[in-house]
Amino acid sequence: MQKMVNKAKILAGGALTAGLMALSTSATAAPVLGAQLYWAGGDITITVQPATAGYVSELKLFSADPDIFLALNTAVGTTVTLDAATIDMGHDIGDELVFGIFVQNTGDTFLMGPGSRNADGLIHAAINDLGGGVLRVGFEDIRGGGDLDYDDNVFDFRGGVRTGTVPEPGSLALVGLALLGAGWASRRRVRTAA
Ligand SMILES: [Ca+2]
Repeated sequence: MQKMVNKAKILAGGALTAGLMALSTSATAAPVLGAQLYWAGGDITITVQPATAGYVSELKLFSADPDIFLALNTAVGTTVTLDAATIDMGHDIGDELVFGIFVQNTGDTFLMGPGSRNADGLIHAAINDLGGGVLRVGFEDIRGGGDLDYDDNVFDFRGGVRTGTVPEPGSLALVGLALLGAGWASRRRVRTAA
């Protein structure tokens, strides 16, 4: 999606581009509950952000076997690298990377993605696409969902990772139409030139 929008920025001019950018920004500015992460190839870096948890949790990659410990939520400011070779052992590019937290105090594990993955049936993580290649993932660390503001544990993901989040249907259709229009315009220019 990001690539398509970039392409549109180059191809489409003026007000249309401004409109597109506003649309794509507004579509990704809020945390998306239950959103998922996918491997885009390459290393991934994860930085522990300040958060509100009273518990100590371990961020792990659970779609690896055995799961891979990455960081404690209490290690604020720490950046860890999940290197491509390690990811590649259990994943192909495009595969979902299922991260989650193991809460040391309670023994609970909560995974990103749909609530059906968790013992309480609830969504425990949200992704906020901050732009600039930063995907901010926030977790709720209490069984039953706690206060559902997804700020108990917060981690910023960068590098070879993307989110499955798509713009809302309305803005997606508009982006598609704009791309179609931009494609037509560029083809016509090529034809005229030839
Ligand atoms: Ca909370």
